[in-house]
Amino acid sequence: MADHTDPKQQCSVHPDTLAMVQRARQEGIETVWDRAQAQEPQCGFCSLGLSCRNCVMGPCRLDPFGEGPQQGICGADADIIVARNLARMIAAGAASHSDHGRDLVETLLAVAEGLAPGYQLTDLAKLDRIAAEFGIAADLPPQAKAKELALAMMAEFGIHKGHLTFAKRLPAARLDLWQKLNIAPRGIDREVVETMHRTHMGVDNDAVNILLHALRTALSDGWGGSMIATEVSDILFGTPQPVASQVNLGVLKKDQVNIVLHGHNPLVSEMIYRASHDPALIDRAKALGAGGINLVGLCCTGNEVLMRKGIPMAGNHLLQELVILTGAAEAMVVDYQCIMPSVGQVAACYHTHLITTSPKAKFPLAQHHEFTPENALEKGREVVRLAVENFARRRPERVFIPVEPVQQVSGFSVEAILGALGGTPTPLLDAIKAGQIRGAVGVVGCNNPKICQDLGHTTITRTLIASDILVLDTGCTAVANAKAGFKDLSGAALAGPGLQAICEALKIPPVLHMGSCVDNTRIIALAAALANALGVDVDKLPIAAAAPEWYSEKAAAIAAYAVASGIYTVLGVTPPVLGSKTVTDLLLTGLEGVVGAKFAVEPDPEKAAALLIRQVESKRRGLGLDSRL
Ligand code: BF8
Ligand code: SF4
Repeated sequence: MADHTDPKQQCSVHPDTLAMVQRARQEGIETVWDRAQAQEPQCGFCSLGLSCRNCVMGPCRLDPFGEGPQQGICGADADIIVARNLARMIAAGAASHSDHGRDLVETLLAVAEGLAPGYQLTDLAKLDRIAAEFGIAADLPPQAKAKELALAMMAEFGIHKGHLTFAKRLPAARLDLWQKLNIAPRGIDREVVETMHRTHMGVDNDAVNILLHALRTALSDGWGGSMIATEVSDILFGTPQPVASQVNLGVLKKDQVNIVLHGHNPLVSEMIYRASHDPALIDRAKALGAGGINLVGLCCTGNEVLMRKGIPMAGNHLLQELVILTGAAEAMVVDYQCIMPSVGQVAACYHTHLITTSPKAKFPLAQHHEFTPENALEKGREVVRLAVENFARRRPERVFIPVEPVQQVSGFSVEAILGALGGTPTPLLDAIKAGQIRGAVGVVGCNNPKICQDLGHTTITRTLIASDILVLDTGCTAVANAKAGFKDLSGAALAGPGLQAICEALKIPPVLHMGSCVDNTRIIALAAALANALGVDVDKLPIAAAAPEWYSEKAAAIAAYAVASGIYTVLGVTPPVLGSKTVTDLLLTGLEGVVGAKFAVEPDPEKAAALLIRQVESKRRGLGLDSRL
């Protein structure tokens, strides 16, 4: 277990987490760290990717020391087993993002058909732009245009002919490369299904061939399912613009009804947001002695409502159990993804209602209130009413909110960034060419109890901005960086002199929050726009990515589409591939010659930052710009 006197061995860099973990121990409530400890030692075969249970002749496991079995019962060797396992991991991540995107497209269609009374077309200019990309007639009225767009997007999930529309945002050189490699993404569902097919016993038994298809599957997420999720969310709920807000457990309010919005899809959280403004419900909260209704976010659904509505952010992945331990949460409302099945147990120790909303995601000890496009407005009211009534059951003596909130600025969509620059990427490119900004790095991804919470995110980000590298963050990284104060305007003081001057001139922080994990597509779309403006392929840009604390299959898909799009990506947690030298070598070196980018694995965040800086500087040199190498 962690040595709590050594800061690097503590379970978090942030005081709110540390205080609540201590409280959990005092109260005898089990958390993710206790369960992680109970799993030690973790299985060595699985950690190396050398176990397979793809069929019931198995399960099989191969001996990494060369003494025991080197093949599974079917004859699969280490390369085949490791490649298949990685491909399935990526496919699961791509499927998760894309199924989230599909829910949004179905809602867009319901809105267009007048069947979703709670939702509306909010950003009509964006609807026009996206519809134009799909070749839909410009002169259609909004409802008809939205219907055509929803149907065209639905077609991209299935047996779609040709390649995904959004891939056309990339420079032609990248698309040509994908065609040559046979990895240009086709239908989204098709690529995921094909991965499952290829990795069935007795289908694709060439590790390189399996991995190339895994990249295509990831691309169908990045330039398909996730990008659709982002763009349709903007059409339905508005394209984010810079907005001031707050972060950490201090955003819960002692004297208010607190509702925690957890999960990923804005379809539910936006309806809760609307209902929380219902005067009758606010009056009822006041009648019960509360000052009002306070929404707070968690994880990516938190990022969605933070980006668009400025809803304060309570925490990231490893805070989801601890937020309930404040004793101040009347309800935790979840949709899907990254919600620990343990939250119901923790909620049962307090008065907190755990409320599930999706037919796809039911949880132990939860109340289920199923949201559909048709009923969402009424369900939103029903759930907020439950939370308000629950205020009466709160036990004030158990309320413990350990910190004061930190200020942050969020809401940096591509449109907002380009807007701040006068409508084109040229000023950003000019600053990069002049060396004032050396380049940009996307720092993204999760928390993982294998790593001191947020140490990876904040160490890498702090080092990069001090080196005049603009950081773009999403997902759980965004919460970590905001809590560290990097996303207040005063964070500019932590940047190197060049980046600091730009931040002060534009009144932006040195770390730009671009949204949830599906919104990593905003980062790759910005990269594509910069590449097009510069007349080069993406792999020539002084950019990179890092996922310092990743845990999820979705993060594996994101990292894979970043690399396949030409973006060097540093992982802080080793993926389960070391059992195959072929697969490891391909990921860490070979891919560079194939897609112009590769992975690195570096658990030490200071060393990871050094790798990222070197990458940015070496790409600068490649472009003929001054380089600090
Ligand atoms: O999609 S960063 S822990 S919350 S997987 Fe999950 Fe990872 Fe957080 Fe959002 Ni993304
Ligand atoms: Fe074993 Fe092969 Fe079946 Fe995997 S597919 S469980 S290696 S027999």
